[in-house]
Amino acid sequence: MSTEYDVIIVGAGVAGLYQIHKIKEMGLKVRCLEAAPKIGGTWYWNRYPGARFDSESWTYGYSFSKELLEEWDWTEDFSPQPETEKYLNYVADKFDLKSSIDFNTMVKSAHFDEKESLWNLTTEEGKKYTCRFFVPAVGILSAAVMPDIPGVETYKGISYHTHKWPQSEVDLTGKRVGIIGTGATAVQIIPEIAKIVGNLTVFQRTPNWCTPLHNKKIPKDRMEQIKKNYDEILELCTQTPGCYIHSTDPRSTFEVSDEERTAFWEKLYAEPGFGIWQGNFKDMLTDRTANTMMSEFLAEKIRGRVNDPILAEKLIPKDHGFGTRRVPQETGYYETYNKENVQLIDINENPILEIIPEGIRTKEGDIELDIIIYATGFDAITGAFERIDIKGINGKELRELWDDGPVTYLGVLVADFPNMFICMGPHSGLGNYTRTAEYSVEWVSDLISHAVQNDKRNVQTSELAMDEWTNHVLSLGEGLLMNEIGSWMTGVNRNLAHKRKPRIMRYSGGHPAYREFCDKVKEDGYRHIVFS
Ligand code: NA7
Repeated sequence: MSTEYDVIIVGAGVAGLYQIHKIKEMGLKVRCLEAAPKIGGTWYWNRYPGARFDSESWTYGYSFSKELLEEWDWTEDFSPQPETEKYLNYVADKFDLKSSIDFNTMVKSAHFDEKESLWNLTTEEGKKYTCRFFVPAVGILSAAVMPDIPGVETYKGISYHTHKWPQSEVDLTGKRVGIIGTGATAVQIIPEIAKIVGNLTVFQRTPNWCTPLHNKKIPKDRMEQIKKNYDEILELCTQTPGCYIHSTDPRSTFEVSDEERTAFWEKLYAEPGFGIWQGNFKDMLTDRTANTMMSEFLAEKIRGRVNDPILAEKLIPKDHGFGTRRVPQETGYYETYNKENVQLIDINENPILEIIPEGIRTKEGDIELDIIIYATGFDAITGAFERIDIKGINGKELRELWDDGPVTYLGVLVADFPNMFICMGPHSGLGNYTRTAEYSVEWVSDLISHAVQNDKRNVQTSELAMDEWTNHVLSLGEGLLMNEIGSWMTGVNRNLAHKRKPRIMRYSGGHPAYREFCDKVKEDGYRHIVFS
């Protein structure tokens, strides 16, 4: 089979799948290369107990096909991983996407051939592919990171990173389990497995501000109602900054009375999903005093839910305010610490010294474990791009170019990397993933279509355009409290050998503004993009 294609997409997750569909519709020769044996990306890999959406299911499905919207029934407001994986397989089968994918295919390098204006890709196995247009849709949370604790390889029990949870059933019943990490992933898995394990030890370095998910089943009649309202729901998602159903409250924290403020926060705390983060007062994430007040409101909630006051204090973040890191959504997380079989070790007080064959050695003693779960996160946003050796004109390396922080034009193009169109990477409008990915896929598809229709072989941007856009992204991020804190959203994972300070990685002007900008670029005949 020929390995020459018009378009090669890397990654068959939410974005990559739709990208295949769009390119197929254009009648171009397309191949998607996927490291996993199956489709789904995030929703294939992260199959740990408790994995589920934090966005409302009925806002997360693809909107490009009315028929698909009509056909699919979500069964919970925040769909669990197995259902989401099933959904993505349903989509892939319905639109015959799997026949365009090479599975178990990890791309090792992508090098641009200037003479031919083609990309040459090589896989880990040494297979070679050539394409005109190279679309990395590798995901923002797909390069998992193991902790830099000595002795990880010496452990004799079973261990998993949550991102690489096995396909087969893992029997945790009655086991002594340790989990390292307390990010959004750990906050989902901890309450779930605490119900069945013999003993659970949570190793916490930084507590996060977690808020209730309030998930519910969706009865058939409500799903029918949702289907009737899809136009309004999807329209609403186009208007909000993160493409969720929640939009920032137009009031500021101190323009309301104390009673009104508390009542508003109580209401948000009792409502499902990200409303408390995305729909809070407009100054919540910029005004330090407002942010501290909200954090104190949540600290009281934690104190009210955890029986042991000393433990409660350990679970309250002290080094960052509410919403400045990604807010984990929880179901009974705090109450889990009231169970007798659950212990929290604050590793700031009692550090992990090493992993030993029997378990984890801390300063205060050894903890024997049958299973260790690493919920230690990702080299986020740029990590999956940088794990591929991507070289543009004159052998310029993307990794090196992005070393001090990503530089892009619209989050899609990079100067000196012609014909490479990033689908959902740094500097793009991130948020409710499918909503934002659909836009990016469509924008990239239109760009490819424009090049093909005009018989152009080479599409590139300039350093000037890239600098302008990057500076725009950086300036939008100024004053946001979240950019002061290390977290995956600012590209920090403290395990990486390459220690980084928090960086502005995301376009923070809101998705409507991002779309408006990108639409205008297109309307203006692709301003700052040269077709030759
Ligand atoms: P996160 O949010 O990056 O969380 C990783 C967690 O692991 C976090 O609590 C880290 O503590 C902890 N961690 C990492 N390395 C260590 C070591 N060496 N020792 C102790 N603790 C460690 O990743 P998640 O998978 O939870 O979530 C990622 C996103 O995926 C999530 O927000 C959703 O959008 C989906 P730290 O905070 O660095 O002190």
